[in-house]
Amino acid sequence: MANKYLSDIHLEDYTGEYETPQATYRELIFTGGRDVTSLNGLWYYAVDQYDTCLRQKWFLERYTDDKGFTLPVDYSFDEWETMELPACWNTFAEKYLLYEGPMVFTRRFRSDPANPGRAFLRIGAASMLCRVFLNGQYLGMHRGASTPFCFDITGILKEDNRIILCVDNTRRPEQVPTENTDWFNYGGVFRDISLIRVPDLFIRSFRLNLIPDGCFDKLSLSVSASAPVDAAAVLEIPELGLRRELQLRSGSCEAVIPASPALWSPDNPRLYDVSLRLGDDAVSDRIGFREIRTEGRKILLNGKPLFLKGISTHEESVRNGRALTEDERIENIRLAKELGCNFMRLAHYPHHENMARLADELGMLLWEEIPVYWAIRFDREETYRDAHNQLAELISRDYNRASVVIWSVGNENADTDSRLAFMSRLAEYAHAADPSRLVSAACLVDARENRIADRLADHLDVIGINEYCGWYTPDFGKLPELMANSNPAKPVVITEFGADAMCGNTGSDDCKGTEEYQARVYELQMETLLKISYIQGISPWILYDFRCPRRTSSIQKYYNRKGLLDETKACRKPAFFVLQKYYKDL
Ligand code: GCB
Repeated sequence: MANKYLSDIHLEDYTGEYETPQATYRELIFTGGRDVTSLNGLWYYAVDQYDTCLRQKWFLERYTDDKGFTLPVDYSFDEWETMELPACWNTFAEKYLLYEGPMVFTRRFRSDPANPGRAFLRIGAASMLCRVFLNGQYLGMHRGASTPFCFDITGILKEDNRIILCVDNTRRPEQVPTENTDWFNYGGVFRDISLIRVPDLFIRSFRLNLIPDGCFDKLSLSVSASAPVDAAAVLEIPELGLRRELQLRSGSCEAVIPASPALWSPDNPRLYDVSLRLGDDAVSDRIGFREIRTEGRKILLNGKPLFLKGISTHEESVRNGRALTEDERIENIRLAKELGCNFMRLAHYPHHENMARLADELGMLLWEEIPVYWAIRFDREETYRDAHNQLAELISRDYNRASVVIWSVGNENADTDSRLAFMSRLAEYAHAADPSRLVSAACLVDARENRIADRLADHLDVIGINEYCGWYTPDFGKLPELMANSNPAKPVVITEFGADAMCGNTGSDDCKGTEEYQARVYELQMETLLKISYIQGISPWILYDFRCPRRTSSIQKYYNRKGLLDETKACRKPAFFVLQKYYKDL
């Protein structure tokens, strides 16, 4: 034993054996209508700053040696303190507000071993690395803070189970996102944890959308099964009187189905109950059908020109960090509606999947993004694989959501060769994986020439532009000049503009940081932008103030203050009403 203990403390390459397998989008299973047992609730936890769980293999739960002698152990799982998951540890207790590093979560749960079929563990999101152990076995790890992942636990699941999650939110240069961002690095398991039961043969993925050919009379269906079987499946959409038998060959089926559903839009968010059956397995979803495409410099929704009246938002609340409640999500959509928006930019990482479900129900178009933010290590293949996997997981998760109209492959990355190669690859992948949506990125302005010129634009359907005339670019006159200097061949969406203002900080509209200054920036920006014919949308930065460790000035106090509301959402700044006026008049 002494030897074992020495190796625990001297072995520095202890993570080597926990690098693979990595959970990827390929293991994700379609969850709609499934038999799901929630594993949310009280979990035991310990801060594990030195990764001792991994080094000493706590998951083996060895309390005696081969001769039956009691061993000293450095943990007592079921006597640790408890945390109600999902949660961000930073907001769970003041003492963890700034904690970055590993934390171990564990609980026991019972399951019925007589249950036939297969079992999957699904974790909605854990930031950023998560290593999973079940009943003493290492299942694998997942990278990326904001997308779901699954492990097949058939055969490992017992009647009495012990699950352990080693979650680590350490910022690392090669990760996506990298070490430096303009938001708070929350840690924790902040989305649902669930156990999913399926029959032996089950529907792995199920994608249905309106074919974007301008005819509105055909659906595209794509199904894949868990095994390469030749079998029949049945699709039903009762409200359309549609029942269709489909033939899977070698486990998959692509079909074009004639149907003319009422079209989904923010004004008419019509959804249909859809079900698919394959043998003993059945899935269901509520799906809206709409067409989004571009034509020249226009964006067309269901064939009609669309102007995106938007607002950007982070996923955060003072109280719950990124683990928003359903009420907080609804409140955010309601606030956007109060502003007069038909569009929200969910920056800068995938938000909770229910956000897109709510947007489907309530009628809000969405931009969804992966955290390819600022100076990612564009030269590293490992970093590309991480970004690609997060994008693929996001697309798999939200493919059936009518509200999601744009996939964004990143934000504000300098136009270098390695970045172009990296991000154009992501854009090509998004186009291939999902031909029913638009692909974009929030790009920088070419500051030297003061014009819209980013080589990535050739690979995008819509050019997102972040510009801060009146703020980081102090001379407001640069904005009309930027617009006049540019002649993009595609629709442009202004994905950010804004100015910091602390709620209640009133003064002159010349004075940065005041509510008046922010309101004036909104007036000047909107006045200018709305006259530009190639601009097809605007999503200013940002709905409400958000935590940010980089923001230390006396008006910021560790918050980015560009919100139209303060962080509590109780105070609407004057700029809120300026934007509301412009959107109402449009
Ligand atoms: C940006 C970034 C955003 C920042 C914002 C700011 O351009 O895309 O993440 O928070 O500017 O406030 O500086």
